[in-house]
Amino acid sequence: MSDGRAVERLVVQLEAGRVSRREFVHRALALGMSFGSVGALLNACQRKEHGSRRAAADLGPIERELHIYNWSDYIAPDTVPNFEKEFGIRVTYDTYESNEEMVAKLQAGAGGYDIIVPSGYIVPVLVATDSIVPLSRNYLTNAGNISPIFRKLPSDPRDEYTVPWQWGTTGIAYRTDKIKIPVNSWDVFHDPKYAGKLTMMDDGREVIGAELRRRGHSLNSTDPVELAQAKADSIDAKKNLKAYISAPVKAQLISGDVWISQLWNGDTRQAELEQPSLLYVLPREGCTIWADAMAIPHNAPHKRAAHEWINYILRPEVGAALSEATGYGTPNEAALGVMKDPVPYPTDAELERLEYQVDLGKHAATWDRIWTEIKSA
Ligand code: SPD
Repeated sequence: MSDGRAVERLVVQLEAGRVSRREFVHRALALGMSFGSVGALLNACQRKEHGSRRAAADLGPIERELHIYNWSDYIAPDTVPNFEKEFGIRVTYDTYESNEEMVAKLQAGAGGYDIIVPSGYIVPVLVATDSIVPLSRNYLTNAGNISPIFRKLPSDPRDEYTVPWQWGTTGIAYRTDKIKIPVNSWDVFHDPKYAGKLTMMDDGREVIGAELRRRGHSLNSTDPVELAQAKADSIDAKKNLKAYISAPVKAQLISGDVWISQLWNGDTRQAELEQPSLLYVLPREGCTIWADAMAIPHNAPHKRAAHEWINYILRPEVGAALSEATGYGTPNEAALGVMKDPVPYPTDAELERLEYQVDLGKHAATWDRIWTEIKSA
């Protein structure tokens, strides 16, 4: 819990220009505020520290190293080796399982990462906290390959900070050989018949979001009554769950230890290659559609090489290989032309049931608290 009065004093100092945005972030986090709440306060204060919106820089010669931090199971086997060979750059590649895990590591000052791949709703917070830098578009000669659908997204309305990586949805994966009745609703996680064979993601935005949609609400709700109900519903479902687990659940779905999981479409497609009885469905109440994007952290040591990487990913054949391996949709329109079996963009009927996650602003702290309470219940 943060000390409200100390935070208020800090806000006054920020507004008066007595502390910089960077110092503000540092001290607010030390006072126990969550990363999302700090971003929301910075946005509300509307202060622009000199240099935080600086023009695209000349980044000098290409460095010989690149450190990438990306979601697990989210790249083709030859994407990194081909880049290393062509550019003579040694790549270090680390993975994470959630946006929160990635942000926590950045926040702890770890990494020295040059590329991160946040989901859209995290981007405004990373911008507000000066955690990522504007891209130098002059190095991104392949940016014309990005589909208009994925330009100027609400997460980065001027396409200043990010380049889209992949897009997908968060629905339900299940074993059709074990479950004979078609699964088409979030209700299935409340069915005691499947207790111990169910998992939901280790991700508060997704778990609470699913319960909100189940009751007919927005998965970005900030309404206290709706959130209280979603919390109670999540605790009700929890008694049937084997675990909160994200990408690594694929092994359990393949083996049959787990029958039904809240999961992403592409990870399900990867598991389906080994277990053809798996089926992915978008629940009738609706669910998340998301786009993850490449960004360069403020303290990235190899910014020029990072731009080279982004431009390489934007090549049609690289983008195509990436999506073919991950099972996710490509935001690269030119890649679509060279793919055998691209993930189709959702139909109009499906789009009506899909919702993008947005930055929750000052309500992020409430969501963080609710998720902590659900996990410890
Ligand atoms: N295995 C990679 C999955 C990437 C999912 N990112 C999107 C999360 C939206 N909550």
